[in-house]
Amino acid sequence: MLQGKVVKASGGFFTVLEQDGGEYFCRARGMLKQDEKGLMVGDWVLFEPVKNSSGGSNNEGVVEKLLPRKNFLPRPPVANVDQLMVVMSLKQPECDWQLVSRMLALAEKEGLSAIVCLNKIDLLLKEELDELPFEPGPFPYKMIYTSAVNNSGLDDIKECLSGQCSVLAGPSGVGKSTLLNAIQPGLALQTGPVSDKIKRGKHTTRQVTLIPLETGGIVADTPGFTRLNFFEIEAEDLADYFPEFDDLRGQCAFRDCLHINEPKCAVCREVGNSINPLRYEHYKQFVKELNKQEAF
Ligand SMILES: Nc1nc2c(ncn2[C@@H]2O[C@H](COP(=O)(O)OP(=O)(O)O)[C@@H](O)[C@H]2O)c(=O)[nH]1
Ligand SMILES: [Mg+2]
Ligand SMILES: [Zn+2]
Repeated sequence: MLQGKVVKASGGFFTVLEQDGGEYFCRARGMLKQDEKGLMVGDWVLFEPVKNSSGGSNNEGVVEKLLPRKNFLPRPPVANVDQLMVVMSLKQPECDWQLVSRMLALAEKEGLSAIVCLNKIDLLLKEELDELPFEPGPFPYKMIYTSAVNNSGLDDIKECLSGQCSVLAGPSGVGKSTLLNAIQPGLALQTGPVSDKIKRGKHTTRQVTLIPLETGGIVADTPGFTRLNFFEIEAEDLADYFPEFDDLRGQCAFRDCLHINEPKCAVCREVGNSINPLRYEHYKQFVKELNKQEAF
């Protein structure tokens, strides 16, 4: 049997990249079908190549075994991920900062490191760039500023992605596929114009596919999404997914402080100092949302 990584899953078939670089088109044995617990892109598997009638190989196979997963992201479904790159455009479509915080909290929950890539800086004036809400001030994630139009920041993206299994996530139309095409000419991923009417991209990237990078590393271009629900997160655990709260742990007057409006709350005190006000706003909005969910 050979070992490989599922790089594409579609209609019950799986493209498996073998360690020496060969691609096999595989079916999956019995219960390894694609659903929440079944095979997904990013999985390491053992597979048996199938011989054709003349005893040769057509690069077809059958996946026999799923190897243990380090982790997986439910949406988009990708297994064994090292980091999440949240991609947003600063204009066309406008940046959804709350969605940035939401994706970052989900990355924390899954134990992934995360980076924020702000694209289409060519559409902003210098003054506008200086006034972004997550800057200046403390924001505990690496941010990179890019433009696929004037090629700025592309080396930063390459550096961040090299040697890692990364997932690019963000609404459609922000330029994820365009950026990947720009850092690796020849990829020819399909990109789509942003519809003028709704100022939001069409869903041109339908399936999740893992793309091996020339610089080493592998990356998933994902379909766009604008809504993302928290699940399996309790309101009282949310603070753990905001790394800028870490240093303040244990400093609130109440041990079970939710950092909303309790007296002598260390987090509330730091808003505007070591905690970015908009990040704190998002934290409060998420707590509200989670409390509502728990009520059902
Ligand atoms: N002005 C500008 N447009 C961009 C940039 N990057 C991508 N676009 C455009 O944004 C649209 C959506 O890009 P696409 O890569 O399909 O977005 P995706 O849905 O996130 O993969 C396309 O028309 C791109 O040409 C950029 O840096 N600046
Ligand atoms: Mg795309
Ligand atoms: Zn507190």
